[in-house]
Amino acid sequence: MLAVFTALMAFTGSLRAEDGYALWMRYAPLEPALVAHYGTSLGEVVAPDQTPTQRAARDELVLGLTGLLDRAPRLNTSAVTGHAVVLGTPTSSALIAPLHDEMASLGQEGYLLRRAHIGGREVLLVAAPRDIGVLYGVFHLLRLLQTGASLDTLEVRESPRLQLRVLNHWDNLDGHVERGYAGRSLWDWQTLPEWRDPRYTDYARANASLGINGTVLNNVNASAQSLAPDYLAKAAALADIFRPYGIRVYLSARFSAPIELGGLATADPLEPDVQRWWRDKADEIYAHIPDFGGFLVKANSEGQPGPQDYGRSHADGANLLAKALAPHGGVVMWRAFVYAHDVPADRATQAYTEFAGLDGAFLPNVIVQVKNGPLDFQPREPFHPLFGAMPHTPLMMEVQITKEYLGFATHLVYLGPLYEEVLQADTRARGEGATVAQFLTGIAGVANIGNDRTWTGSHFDQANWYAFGRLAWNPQHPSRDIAAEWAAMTFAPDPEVVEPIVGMMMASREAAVSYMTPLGLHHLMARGHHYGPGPWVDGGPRADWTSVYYHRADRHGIGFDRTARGSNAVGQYAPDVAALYGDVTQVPEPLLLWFHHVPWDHRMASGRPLWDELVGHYTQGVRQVQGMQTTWAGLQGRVDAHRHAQVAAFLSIQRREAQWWRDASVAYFQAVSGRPLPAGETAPPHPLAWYQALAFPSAPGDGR
Ligand code: GCW
Repeated sequence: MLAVFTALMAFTGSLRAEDGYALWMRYAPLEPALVAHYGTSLGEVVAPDQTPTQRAARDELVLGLTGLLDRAPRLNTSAVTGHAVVLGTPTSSALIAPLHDEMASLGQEGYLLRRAHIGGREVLLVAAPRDIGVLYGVFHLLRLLQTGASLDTLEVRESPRLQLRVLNHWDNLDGHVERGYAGRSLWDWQTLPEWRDPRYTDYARANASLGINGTVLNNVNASAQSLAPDYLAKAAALADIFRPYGIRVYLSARFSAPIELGGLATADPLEPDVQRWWRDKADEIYAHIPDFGGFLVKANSEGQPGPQDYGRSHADGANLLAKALAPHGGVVMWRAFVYAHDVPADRATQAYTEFAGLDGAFLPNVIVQVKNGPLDFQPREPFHPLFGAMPHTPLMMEVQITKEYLGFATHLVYLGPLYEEVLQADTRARGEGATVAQFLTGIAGVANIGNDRTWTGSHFDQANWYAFGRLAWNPQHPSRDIAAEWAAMTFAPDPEVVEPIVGMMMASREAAVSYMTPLGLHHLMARGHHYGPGPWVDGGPRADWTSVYYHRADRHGIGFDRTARGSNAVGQYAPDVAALYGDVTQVPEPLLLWFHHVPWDHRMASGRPLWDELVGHYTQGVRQVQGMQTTWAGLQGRVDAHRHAQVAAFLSIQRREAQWWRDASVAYFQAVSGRPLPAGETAPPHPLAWYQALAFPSAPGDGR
């Protein structure tokens, strides 16, 4: 949402060389017309300074105004002497106290921004029931300035829709980040707790700017060591740094920790010794971190220990930890990403099979954390059938911000539309319209953050962190608007910069779907590291870790039959949705091969046979990446040279890899189907065997 003033602006401000470290908080000098406009009303900051959060809010505002307006504002703690921005809560500021009653409905984290008069002076209020709301309000105000919005009729009331807005770091204690493409872990466990890298504070600022209020520090494939006393002291140091920014620390808990750390013979949740161990551990953690958020748990999934090892249920396991945390106010985020050891008919059905029947069996401080789709963060999946199916259980949705299946950090793929698609998906639960977002207590994003200078491994991946945070605050926020404000803040609030960038971003996810897994195909990447195409992947320890299991292509057709004739995964959705997805004539084409096995000459809405359309999608995806390259080239001179060059280089990688995906996939499916290439399509430059022989033993981010 760029406002009126942007049109007035010539472009100069952001041509300083930039390395991306500042994220969307660059506070680069605004154009003179804007400085003149804002300058008159923002010359002074009146802010209390009694608590760390109050000081964080004041300092951020001063930093922002100084950068944007190229002049430091006057600073007062309580007296208004000019056109000021007045910060505070009813308790921290006598100037804000009169707003006490009307702010009650804002809740613990809400805020308001408003123009007012104090002592005959025009002021701008950033007011909230609690300090943290003031900090959030300051970031809102700075966002308005950075995007060139008008402040003339300012009246903003904001509160977050979701209670828990949490990053999940899949960071190992040795610094390796599972599925991380942005360098090593940000947490330097070796130098903590003594060395408090200033970068930790910048991490907290970035999250607070979005309203993210929790972070899980360690990988869900957890080491019990994270709960050992020395690591708790390190986590406590991070918690101290994050606390003023409203961010609680959580830890992934290894279910077998009572054995590994406590020396017990069992981790059986019904064993009194085990229960005592977790109670003591919780007490110990809270002695270090009084506002500890709680545990995230991956249990009985992909080899992780869990309650089923003792014949107990997921509810038994979650409740064990929930009881230990409850006296301290902590929660358990128990993941529903499970699939059984003995490979069943359809892996996509398993979370529902194991969890739906447990609805109501969890203690109130358990939240079941469900991935956005039933499989595993694919470029496109239908929404997870558990949304809407567990009305008596608080749910969180887990999305990946890191792009394990979407081209790592080098492909420009803006995930806002993916998140939006699932948040807005209609579950038709109880026969009524009810979006996925309506069932959520919280949202978790698997972080794409590492120690790379850009934080996220590329400039455009910053947008995915940003979009996650903005949608966590308000799941109704259109992803296009989010892209526009991010682009304005990250590059320049100039429509000639923002519009082309938003165009690239908004089309990018569909482009990736097209060149990787069009029309509902899924899980076709190379084995293990998931880098590049591998539709031929077969054999190995489990069928559901292969590609052929998912695409089921043969001479006659392609696709996974999940209708009642097949695995009946459709039966896990509400009847209206099941009817839609289960009917090959009605299923949305982007999900066709997810739910149906169809012949190669299945007629598509376009009138073309499926085979032609499939190849067409692959080619179209590559073409779209070329289009992004052209658009980006047109921004040369409007984006600083350093960032422009890196994005351009990454787009060439993407272009090359999109072509590779297309050629390898077409070569493979052609070999399987025995079909000639549709007219006008170019043959892959290499035989199938060439693509199959490519090996990348050092691809980044592997699981271990
Ligand atoms: O996406 C898959 C990843 C694993 C990951 C697992 C999970 C943390 O390939 O690396 O493990 O999902 O979500 O638990």
